[in-house]
Amino acid sequence: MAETTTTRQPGGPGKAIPDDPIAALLTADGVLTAEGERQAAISDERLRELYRLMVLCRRLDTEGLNLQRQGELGLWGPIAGHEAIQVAAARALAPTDWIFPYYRDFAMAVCRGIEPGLAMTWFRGLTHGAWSPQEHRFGPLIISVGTQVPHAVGFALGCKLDHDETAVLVSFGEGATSSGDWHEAMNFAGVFQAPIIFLCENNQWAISVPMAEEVAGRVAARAAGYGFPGVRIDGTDALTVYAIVRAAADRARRGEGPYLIEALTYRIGPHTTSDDPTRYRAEADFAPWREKDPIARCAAHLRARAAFDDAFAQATEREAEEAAAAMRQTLLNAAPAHPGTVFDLVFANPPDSLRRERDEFLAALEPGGTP
Ligand SMILES: Cc1ncc(C[n+]2csc(CCOP(=O)(O)OP(=O)(O)O)c2C)c(N)n1
Ligand SMILES: [Mg+2]
Repeated sequence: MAETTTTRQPGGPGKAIPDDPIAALLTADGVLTAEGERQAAISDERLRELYRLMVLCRRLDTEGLNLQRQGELGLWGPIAGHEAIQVAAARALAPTDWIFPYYRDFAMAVCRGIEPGLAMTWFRGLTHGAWSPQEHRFGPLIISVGTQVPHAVGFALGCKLDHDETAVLVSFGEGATSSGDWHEAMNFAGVFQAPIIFLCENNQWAISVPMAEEVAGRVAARAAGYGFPGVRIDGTDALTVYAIVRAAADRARRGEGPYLIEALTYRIGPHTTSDDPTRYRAEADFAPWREKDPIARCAAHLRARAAFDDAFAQATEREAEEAAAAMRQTLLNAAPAHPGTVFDLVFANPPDSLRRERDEFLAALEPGGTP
């Protein structure tokens, strides 16, 4: 039975958080119950799509690693272990909902229809942001840990004030939950009941720091301190992630406020290509997690529903191979963005001071211009 907490709502008397129907869909280990699966009514077709996207994104991730090792990318942050969280969360939202991602969310970008080769130009240092956030309803991949969280809450509050039925999802690692920005944003969201889903991709490492040395208590439990519910779910199970994110998004769109989802997984690879995890962790640490491979687990669900066969698996692999080759080609053919684009996409109506700065900068780029 969920705990009941009393909170003060803006302009109203103390109000108790009712028992949480989303938490009731989960086992103690954070896996969807049979009843939860029945209620979520995820079709075979939808589950096959999640499988297909996870296989695709894993192949693109491997290509990202290869490209960096071949000197074609400055940096790559692998997603291995995060496939179920990123794919199922992105697909559980309505296309009109917004996502504010962090640097590891390449698979979410792919799910939002951003061409993989263009998304990767960012890691090649060709662009500051290769897509229009408005067009894809997908913010830039943020490297400064935690800073996207207050942005997302502010945006979500704007949606609420506009009476716009939009849910906003913000993602981050468990390391980010130690940042001041994260706590301030959680509190603001709780006080003003912003329509936001906080999605923690808990891979149990913040570079070389293990979870026990970065997070006191449980991330999911922190939601209660800010007046809204939180659950810890099995982030290696696409079905669970899909059902819970969808329920939290429906709830946000109904005006029932924020929700925190801590999706537990494991960072199978290095933090980024600049890191050597053999210096701080042993193979034995993550061996058990290899058995919880998100793709194998999704295949097992599909097999149990008699919705998976060799022909489908092979066609999916072929599609992923072709997509990886196309991504490489697009990336290597991409030209650097014009330096002036650094001034774009920040303000809808740039202030005069910024316009002047941009004009001076562009003039300095002309032949004979003075820097
Ligand atoms: C404000 C800030 N401080 C420090 C860093 C350096 N840094 C980059 S990633 C990272 C760890 C983040 O771990 P977590 O939030 O768990 O995400 P993960 O990389 O595990 O997905 C740190 C400390 C940074 N990018 N930004
Ligand atoms: Mg982490």
